[in-house]
Amino acid sequence: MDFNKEVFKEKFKNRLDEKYALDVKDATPQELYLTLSSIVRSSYSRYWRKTWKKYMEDGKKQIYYFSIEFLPGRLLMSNLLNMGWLETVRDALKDLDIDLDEIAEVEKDMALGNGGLGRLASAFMDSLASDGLPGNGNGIRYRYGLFKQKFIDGYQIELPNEWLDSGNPWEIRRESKSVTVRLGGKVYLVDRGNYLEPVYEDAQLIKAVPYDTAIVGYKNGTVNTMRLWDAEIPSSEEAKYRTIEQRREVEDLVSVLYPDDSKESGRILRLKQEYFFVSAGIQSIVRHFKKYNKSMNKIGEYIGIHINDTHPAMSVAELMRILVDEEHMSWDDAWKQTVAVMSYTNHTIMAEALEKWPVHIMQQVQPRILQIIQEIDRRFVEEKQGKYARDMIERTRIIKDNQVRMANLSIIGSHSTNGVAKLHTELLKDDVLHDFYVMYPERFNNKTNGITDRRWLQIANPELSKVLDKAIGTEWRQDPTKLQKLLKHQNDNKVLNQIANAKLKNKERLAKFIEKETGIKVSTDAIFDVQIKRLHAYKRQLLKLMHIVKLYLDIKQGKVASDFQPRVFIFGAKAAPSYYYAKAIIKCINEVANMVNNDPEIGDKLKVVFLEDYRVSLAEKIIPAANISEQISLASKEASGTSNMKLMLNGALTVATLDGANIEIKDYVGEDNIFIFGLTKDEVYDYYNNGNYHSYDYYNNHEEIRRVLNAFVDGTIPNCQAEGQEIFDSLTKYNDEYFVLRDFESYVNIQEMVDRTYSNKRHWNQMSLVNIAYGGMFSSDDTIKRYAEDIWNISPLKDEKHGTYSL
Ligand code: 6GP
Repeated sequence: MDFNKEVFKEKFKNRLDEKYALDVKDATPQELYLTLSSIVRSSYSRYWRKTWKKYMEDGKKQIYYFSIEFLPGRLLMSNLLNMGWLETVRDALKDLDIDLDEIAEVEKDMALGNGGLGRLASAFMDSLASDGLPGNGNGIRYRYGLFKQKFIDGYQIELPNEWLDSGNPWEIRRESKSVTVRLGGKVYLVDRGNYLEPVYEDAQLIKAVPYDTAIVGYKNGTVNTMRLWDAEIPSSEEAKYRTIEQRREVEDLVSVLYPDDSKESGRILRLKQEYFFVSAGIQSIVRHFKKYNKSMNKIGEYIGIHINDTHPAMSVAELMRILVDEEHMSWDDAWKQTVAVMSYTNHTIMAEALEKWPVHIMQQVQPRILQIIQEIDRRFVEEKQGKYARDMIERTRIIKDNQVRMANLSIIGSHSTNGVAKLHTELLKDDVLHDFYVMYPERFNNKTNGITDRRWLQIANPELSKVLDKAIGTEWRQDPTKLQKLLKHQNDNKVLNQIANAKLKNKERLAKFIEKETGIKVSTDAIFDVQIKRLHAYKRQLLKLMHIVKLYLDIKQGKVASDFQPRVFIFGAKAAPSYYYAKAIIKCINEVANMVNNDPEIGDKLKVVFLEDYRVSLAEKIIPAANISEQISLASKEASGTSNMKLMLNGALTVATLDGANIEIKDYVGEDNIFIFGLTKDEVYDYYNNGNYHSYDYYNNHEEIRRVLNAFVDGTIPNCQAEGQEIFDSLTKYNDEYFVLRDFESYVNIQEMVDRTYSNKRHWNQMSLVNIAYGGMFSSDDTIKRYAEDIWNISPLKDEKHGTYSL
């Protein structure tokens, strides 16, 4: 039936009755949520089926985005928006006395990722579908997502995130598409004349069961698939699992998302996870490809596999294994196809995140994969001999000092390597991966990250969206670059005021939320100054904290500047559970917050709010209310950043170092519409090359720095002696790895400039408008089009007519 408000209301009441035998007034928000999601799902399922059939019929090349993390957040609102149902459903439910926003709050975030890399993977899923492109996700269905963060006495406590507890209405378990993954054991090669057959002994067999989630494109009828794998005991193997411990081992394989994106621990389990989802994914892809009835020598024309950072790097060896061992292709033919199929994105230059695996662990996890990697390595060295200097070959080969270097495997085994912002890609080419760039210049390319404006503007910020519709029409909803039309209104007081009003409403909404969550009352007159991202030393939350302490001491000592503006500092950040330094910073932020928020002399001048459990759905509440976006990593360290893009799109002004995508933001909005400070990448590298940074001198010679740092150790900030000392020592004794002291003065100066600018509201609103206007330049729909054209060579289905989803 056609979709309209009245028909929907009937459908809703009937479905609620069928499912729960309840009237609307007797149903809980949970029951209402599950009813609504079931209607949504049954309306897109037909398109889901049609989409993949169409890809098959048209012989479309399909791309599979392999990622150990996905961070979709909540799906209800984005499905409603993308189906074109959002406003009608909101209205219809209102008639039934139901508040859509309230029932949307019931949905638990799907938080199967740590941070930027996982969120980008989900933005790309949304954009692939919205661009009508044949692209699917492949990952792990973690029983517990990223831990739930609580603060107790200011310390981060990690609780299990039981996101599946009340059921997940979006997934479909596809038992019939299960595959078997082999782990561990031993392998022998038996000569069968024209090929070598691997014979396995004592391997553990795991049944990989896919759970599929539909990814609904924006108003285009395309519905793609994100496939996440669960691990089970195959029925044929039941007898081998006699004890609870043995059975638990299988469950454990997919139970937790490896919660540490900075350090390695629990190593073997992590590597097993990596092989598990890679092998399951590639087996199911090859099985699907066989339905195309094409030669395996053409698989590269029909299939692309994207290696999202190095975690899925074993894809290279797994595809080789299947092509050589199971399809009996020659090594050279198989290699040609593998390189054609694979492509790779690097997401960080932080050395500790470039995975290396000891050979003996790889041997233990999958001995055949190790053999294949050794053979790839041997052939690589052989081929490069004579062409490149020996030390260069040693630096680039895959296995070195008994370690398997996953980035090397990814680059050698694929046809494309990309960085995620211009500066990042330049750093890869010039420095981190320079040798590879010399060998394979044609493989390197940049793809600056993007965000989905649907979630971050249309859904998260309806207030601003309405203002935009009125000012420039609704085209921007389809094509966010059209937000530039706003530039015509830079001197239009009406539009400027409307934008400011929308911001105020969003600040009021967030202020209420903050009070409910933390008991802290904040004034919406203050600047809402936001830093939301993983807690990591290189991101320099500490610089922000030092600035807060400085302002606190200034006020206490009666030294407030005449144009000082009240501020509410808002943090959201999780620290990896074993990253003690990051946890010390969390503790200190919480103690500073306590000190500042409860001091009557400070009152509304400063408030510090550290919201617990930063996640996608919390970001949706914070971002629309932000006035300032803190993007203050040490230049060269943040590959791109994406919260910088979300915040500018919502009219926040950026305080930034020239790092990652901040540079591209600056290039769009112009120097006058962003607050740039701090060392540049070249200056940082000069320090590295000359070894002439002495942080202690900064402490010693700068009274301001001394005053602030002493507060961490002299009892001024209460209840964090040990943590304060650790931070103090890292910045003075251990030479301040991320140049916090070096950039402090420049940071304070730019913040004073922020205050001066804020005192001229009209000018501030104009700057805000310019940021919104260029925010649309970072749409992940555009980013993904560039991946599609330059890396994957995939194209959308021919324009199909699509009305709205019927009921
Ligand atoms: C992050 C980068 O730190 C961030 O700058 C970037 O925007 C994001 O990836 C998306 O590209 N990296 C990770 O999350 C990570 O785990 C191994 O890298």
